[in-house]
Amino acid sequence: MNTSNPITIGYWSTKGLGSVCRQVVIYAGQKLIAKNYKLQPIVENDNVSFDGSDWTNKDKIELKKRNSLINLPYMEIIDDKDQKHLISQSNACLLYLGRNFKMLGINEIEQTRCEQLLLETNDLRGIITSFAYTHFKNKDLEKEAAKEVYEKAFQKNDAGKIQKFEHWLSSNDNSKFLLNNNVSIPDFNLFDILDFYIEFLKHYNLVDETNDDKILSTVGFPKLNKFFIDFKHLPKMKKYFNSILYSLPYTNKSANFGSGIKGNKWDINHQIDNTPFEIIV
Ligand SMILES: N[C@@H](CCC(=O)N[C@@H](CS)C(=O)NCC(=O)O)C(=O)O
Repeated sequence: MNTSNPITIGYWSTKGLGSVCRQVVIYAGQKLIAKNYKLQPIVENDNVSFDGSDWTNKDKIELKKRNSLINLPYMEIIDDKDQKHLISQSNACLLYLGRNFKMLGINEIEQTRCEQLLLETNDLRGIITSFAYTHFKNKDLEKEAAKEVYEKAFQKNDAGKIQKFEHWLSSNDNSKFLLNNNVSIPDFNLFDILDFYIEFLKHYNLVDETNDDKILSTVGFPKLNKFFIDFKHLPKMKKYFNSILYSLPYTNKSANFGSGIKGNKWDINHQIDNTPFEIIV
């Protein structure tokens, strides 16, 4: 990869699966062109549907001719011979970036540790994402489902998904980040998902603490709390946190949780999606 060329990441105008790819490019100091497609809510006789033609009827058609697997997120890179390559599948994009920016460890064993961690973080994302896109008949059912998500993710036994990371950090010489004291690809995914879970805990009043920097400790995960703070204060992450990209909703407009402001649902009648189509960082 030619480090002076920009990297394009295409995704919806949300964080979702696109956010981690965007973060890695910015962290690595490479110029990012974030292309942001907008899902459009359509209201007809009290029925709401969502139109994705901003993506499906436009860029997707041309990009599909170059890569039949094309999906969101996608990534376009320019190699040393000035050839453009179009990559689909978020994990493939992240692993490519990891190999190129030396953020997948220094040998095969470390790379395999990163891959396991990346897939484990994806499992953790899966729990909250499927909840976020579920619509409930009433608030009681929603609260009940939120409690189930809480138990699944935060339970303090071997089935607990978040506990796995707490134990990983403890058994890894108390290293600052997942692989060691250097940032690697799964750290970005873990941070992004913990950020989403913290919003979830606050939104459903599952914690009394309101300070994001203390919440994980309050629910019994001090090492992850420290990880969260250390990652947030990485000087090379500052550009991302100061960009519009960090303020995008967690989920897309069709989601019941995290698609509007903070944990709220997208307000079809009052909210306007002003995200620029192209954000250059
Ligand atoms: N396994 C794929 C999942 C991709 C996917 O489901 N993308 C969703 C958004 S999260 C989408 O709307 N894709 C657009 C499309 O199907 O064209 C990945 O990790 O990239």
